[in-house]
Amino acid sequence: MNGGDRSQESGVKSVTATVTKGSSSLPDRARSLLRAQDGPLTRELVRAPDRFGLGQLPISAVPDATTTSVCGFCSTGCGLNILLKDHEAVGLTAAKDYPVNLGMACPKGWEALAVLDSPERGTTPLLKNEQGKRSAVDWDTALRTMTGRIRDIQERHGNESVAFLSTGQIATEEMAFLGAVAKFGLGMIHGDGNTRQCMATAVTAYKESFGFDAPPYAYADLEESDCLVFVGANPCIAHPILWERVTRNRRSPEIIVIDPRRTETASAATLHLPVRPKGDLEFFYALANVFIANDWLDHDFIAAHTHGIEAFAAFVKDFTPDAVAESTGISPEVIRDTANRIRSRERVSFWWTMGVNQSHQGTRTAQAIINLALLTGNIGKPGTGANSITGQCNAMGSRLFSNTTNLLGGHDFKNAAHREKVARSLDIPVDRIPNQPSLAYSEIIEGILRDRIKGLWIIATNPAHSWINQGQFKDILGRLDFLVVQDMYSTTETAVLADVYLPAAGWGEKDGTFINSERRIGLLKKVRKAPGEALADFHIVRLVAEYAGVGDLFRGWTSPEAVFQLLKPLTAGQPCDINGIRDYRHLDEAGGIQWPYRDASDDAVERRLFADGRFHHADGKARFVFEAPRPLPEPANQRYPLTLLTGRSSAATWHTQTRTSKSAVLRKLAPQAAYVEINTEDARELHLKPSQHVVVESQRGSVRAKAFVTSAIPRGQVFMPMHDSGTNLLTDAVFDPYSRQPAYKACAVRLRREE
Ligand SMILES: Nc1nc2c(c(=O)[nH]1)N[C@H]1C(S)=C(S)[C@@H](COP(=O)(O)OP(=O)(O)OC[C@H]3O[C@@H](n4cnc5c(=O)[nH]c(N)nc54)[C@H](O)[C@@H]3O)O[C@H]1N2
Ligand SMILES: Nc1nc2c(c(=O)[nH]1)N[C@H]1C(S)=C(S)[C@@H](COP(=O)(O)OP(=O)(O)OC[C@H]3O[C@@H](n4cnc5c(=O)[nH]c(N)nc54)[C@H](O)[C@@H]3O)O[C@H]1N2
Ligand code: SF4
Ligand SMILES: [Mo]
Repeated sequence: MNGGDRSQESGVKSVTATVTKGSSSLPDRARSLLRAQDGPLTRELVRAPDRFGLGQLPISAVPDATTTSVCGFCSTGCGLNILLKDHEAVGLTAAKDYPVNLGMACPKGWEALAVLDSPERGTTPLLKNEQGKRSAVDWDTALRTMTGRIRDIQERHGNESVAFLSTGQIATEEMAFLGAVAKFGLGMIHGDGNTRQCMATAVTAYKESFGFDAPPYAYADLEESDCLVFVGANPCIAHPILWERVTRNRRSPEIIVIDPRRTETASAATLHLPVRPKGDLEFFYALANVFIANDWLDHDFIAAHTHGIEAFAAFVKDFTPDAVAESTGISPEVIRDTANRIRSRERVSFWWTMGVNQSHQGTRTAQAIINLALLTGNIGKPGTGANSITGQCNAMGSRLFSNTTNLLGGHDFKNAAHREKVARSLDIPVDRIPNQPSLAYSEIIEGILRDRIKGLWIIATNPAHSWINQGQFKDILGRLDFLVVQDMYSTTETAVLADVYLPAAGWGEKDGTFINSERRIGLLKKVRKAPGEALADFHIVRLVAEYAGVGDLFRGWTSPEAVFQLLKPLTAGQPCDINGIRDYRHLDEAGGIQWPYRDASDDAVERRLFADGRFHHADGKARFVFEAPRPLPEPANQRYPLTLLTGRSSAATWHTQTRTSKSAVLRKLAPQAAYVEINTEDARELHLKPSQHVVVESQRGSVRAKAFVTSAIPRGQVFMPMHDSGTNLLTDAVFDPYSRQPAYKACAVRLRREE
């Protein structure tokens, strides 16, 4: 089977113009250097998946029917055709007619079914005894134990002494049910999700700037832009199909990539700006300075649709290109040249991801990007926007419907009218709705340390690998009286720590919806039976409610689709209004539907926000938000002279690898050993040879890795994939003060040859 339609030939200029002083511009060499192994580039993987063993059907499996589903890994939200035999999935192809991916998929999508078959799947609940040994128990015992212990802790220490950690990786209906049962049913006050590690900064930035968490774009903007600016984003690896959409752009776009490392994406850009880690804020203030000094502004847009230009203009006066050259690592000429390239193009779009969000000053950096879009009127029109790309398949669902930071449907726990509305709509007594927002993830963890949180229920996230500063985190987790972990696999770093482990069905084994980066709600379907006694998260939550004696509150929550219908009226009057969507079938037939969607007769396939220039603040105007930059919390120093960056390293590897490590094909496509990228000159000084084993140390821990010597990372910096569990032994638990998102991408380390 092949991969369906390949994207058309590139309309993108392929010259790599790395303009920073001192770095070489050898595109071919760079192409080979930036790869962590001698494997294929992502674009080769996407364009000829069959060559790499992706999408192969077992010979015995002759499908007798097909159905559709959206992919359950990244937030791109590709449509897949699932091939069925006797109602069970036997293979899949990338959907040609789905508006997101147009017949393409990346390796993870092709292998989405393969990762479901593994001896590491949980097939029964497990209970840990006092000696720490886990043994299989039936659901009745597991649920009795779980709800009994939770009730017991709550009786002794108060309702808020038990918290939950949700996720952006389960269906919207499941996370809404989880958040509702935990808070309205079990009386928990605190619950957060792994979206804190990922999207909190974008959420906070949008709320303050636009008045609502509203990424404004449609993927079509990638094709309709004249100039695309990617900031701290590596879509070639992390959102390969979005990158394919960029290559379909027929407008010869300028592509500017701002990333300290010369990534696969940076190599394909027309301009790569290797900014100093966290220098982006000053860089964007300097761009604003140049735009204002030259009066390259959209005065009509600014006057009609924004608030605060005078104060912002006065603020950026000092951020001249000369003043920031040192802190950004970008020369004044290059800053001016970048400004000129941006202003000479009519449709400019800005795209940012974790290089921005995971920073001690992430919120203000995201807003500095938003400010530039506002100054130039690049919003609400085709090919424009200040666009945060989400990460997990349902990060957007989690932002609106997890009932953690926001009350269901993007509401505010502190707002009495909102609580009334939700209570009435769901027929739940209003006094069951907390009148305060949850503690943030980091505060929940701190709460354990301070004896405030005694019990924790973790669903579909693996923080014993992914949370920052693991040494400290594991110590804190060990202080809990009671830990429940609900995961597809019983072997994750977090699952093995649990007092009670609950085996969950995964993608492909249950129904529901995900919301992708462009706000498109897509349908996922049950096409396989879950192994053993594993249950969909939806059913587990329902059982927890029954065993806790609060099932009556949720009588209407009978199925994912029933919950979807319950959530719809909650969105009335909200920017994310979805009352025009009739049902699941409507979603399926339409190829997914983007919010807002108020009117069922609206048949536009794609929609972007703010075409009318009206933002979500009461006065309809967007805000310029800014603040003086703050120093790096842990700059490189004499003892730890290198700055460690972390992130994604391969299109075939997902996060903590619980899923992608289960596919033999994916394992072959990604480096298996832990490695650290180090600059050629730094390696020479340390007398390191390529592939030599080294020890990377920070103040918090040390790990072994192979040296990957490359000029694609600047001197003084090293990079390690987040996929290896050692990486977060090194990272430092610092957070953006507004979003409370962890700053995973800069701490001080040193490196030595292994003795
Ligand atoms: N294959 C694969 N795809 C994924 C995922 C995965 O695990 N594997 N995860 C998904 C998720 S949840 C997310 S959130 C996204 C993340 O997607 P991305 O954010 O694109 O991925 P990262 O590699 O974390 O970070 C992007 C880049 O930020 C750069 N960076 C670090 N510090 C700075 C800085 O100070 N300034 C600038 N400008 N850049 C900096 C890094 O060098 C890196 O290349 O990917 C999603 N897609
Ligand atoms: N150093 C460093 N650390 C990072 C990052 C970084 O860039 N650098 N990035 C951060 C980011 S952006 C993110 S999003 C996080 C991701 O961190 P995690 O959320 O911890 O990563 P995953 O491996 O995706 O964990 C998801 C878990 O849910 C399970 N699962 C999958 N589907 C289901 C389901 O349907 N039901 C249930 N019950 N379980 C399921 C999987 O088996 C897996 O154990 O990592 C963060 N950590
Ligand atoms: S790009 Fe993302 S959504 Fe599309 S197939 Fe790959 S992992 Fe799935
Ligand atoms: Mo993420």
